[in-house]
Amino acid sequence: MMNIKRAFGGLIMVISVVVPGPALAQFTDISASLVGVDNSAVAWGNYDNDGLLDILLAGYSISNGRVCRVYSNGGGTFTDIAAGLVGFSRGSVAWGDYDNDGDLDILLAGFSDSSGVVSRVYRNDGAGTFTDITAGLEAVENRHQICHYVQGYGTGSQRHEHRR
Ligand SMILES: [Ca+2]
Ligand SMILES: [Ca+2]
Repeated sequence: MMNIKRAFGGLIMVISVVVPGPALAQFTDISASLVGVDNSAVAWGNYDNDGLLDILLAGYSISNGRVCRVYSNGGGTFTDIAAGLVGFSRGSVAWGDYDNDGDLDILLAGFSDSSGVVSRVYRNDGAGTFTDITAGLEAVENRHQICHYVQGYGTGSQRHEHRR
């Protein structure tokens, strides 16, 4: 709201202008069928290049143990594609196209049931297939964000790791 007051020979004129503010954002739970996890890590990424953001989700599930799943976005419904990623918690996940082939790959790090502390890169081979490239990263775990990919510069390593 803006008020303008001016005096004209003793007459006071008041002009009020109401400027609409930004609309308040509202979010509605779409009841996506995602596994409930704690000590979790999540990231959006369009792994199949269909224009819709998919979900990479990891953490500890009471009924499933440690999991790491890719959920394909079917236009508002999310389906576990059974990507075969190592399940873990207390870590982080990130999408990034490390080999610059146009498909998002996966970087993950955390504590797994099967292998203890892990840090892995999975190459996206298309059709929902992800292959552990045995990148030889130092295994780390942390409850906070510990890794992310950066795209769009250089021709060498596009991977950055951050430890806290
Ligand atoms: Ca997608
Ligand atoms: Ca790639």
